[in-house]
Amino acid sequence: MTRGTYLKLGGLSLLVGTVSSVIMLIPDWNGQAASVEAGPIDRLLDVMIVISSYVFAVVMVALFYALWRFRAKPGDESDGEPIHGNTKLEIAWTAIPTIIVLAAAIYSWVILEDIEAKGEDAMPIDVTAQQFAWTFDYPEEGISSDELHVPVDQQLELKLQTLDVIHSFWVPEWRIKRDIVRQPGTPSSEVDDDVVVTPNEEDEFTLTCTELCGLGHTTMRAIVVVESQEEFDQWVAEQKQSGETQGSEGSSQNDDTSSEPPTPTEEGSASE
Ligand SMILES: [Cu+2]
Repeated sequence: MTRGTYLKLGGLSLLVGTVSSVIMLIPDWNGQAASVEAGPIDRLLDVMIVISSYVFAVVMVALFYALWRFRAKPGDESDGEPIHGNTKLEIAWTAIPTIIVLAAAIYSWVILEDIEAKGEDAMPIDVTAQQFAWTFDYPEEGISSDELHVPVDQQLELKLQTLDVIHSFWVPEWRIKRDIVRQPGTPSSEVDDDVVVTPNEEDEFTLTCTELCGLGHTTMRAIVVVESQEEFDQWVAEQKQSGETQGSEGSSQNDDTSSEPPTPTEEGSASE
């Protein structure tokens, strides 16, 4: 292969990579972005899409060039040339992917450090997962709910824990997803299932469990409401009031139970 051929193939790879990047960046892959963390995460995804597009282009151009250029002529039954080893090529195809992967890893690390940075005034919320329901406890407000209400533009420190199997916390619009492995009482130093997120858009979302956790897995959802500080304070007041009238910590709330997942066995002693 001449130098000119290499240049042509290189140019073609650049072109295919650029076209493929542009096409792949058109769809809005992640949908609505409603947290401070969503920006950097989406940018990271875009960078990975572009890198992958150029790798894809190099592989495809080399493949189709080889198919076309080195095709056996009809009736050619002879063996191929006995080629063994090519040190330069082997060094190149080890070094280049290593550099690409390391660069991507370092960039991901930087983003992760950035989005996981916890501020002084993060609001702690204990999130408890169990087959097949979510419970949210607000230690500072002294309330408990099966809906996640949070004030907008407030950094949250979600302390995730599970009462049974592994579940996974995911609010797509926040881009935050974390498997819940920690059991109650396990210190954060042992299993870190604390997640930091700052919702920055008032809206209603759905929290979905994304770890297949049993028969009721698909029903394991919870309503997430991001609202103004005033609306949040009002909701907290309402929760406190209904908590007082109900007396003990209510297991399931007053809404209709038709769409509710099966009651977990923890409540075994509950009357029918
Ligand atoms: Cu689950």
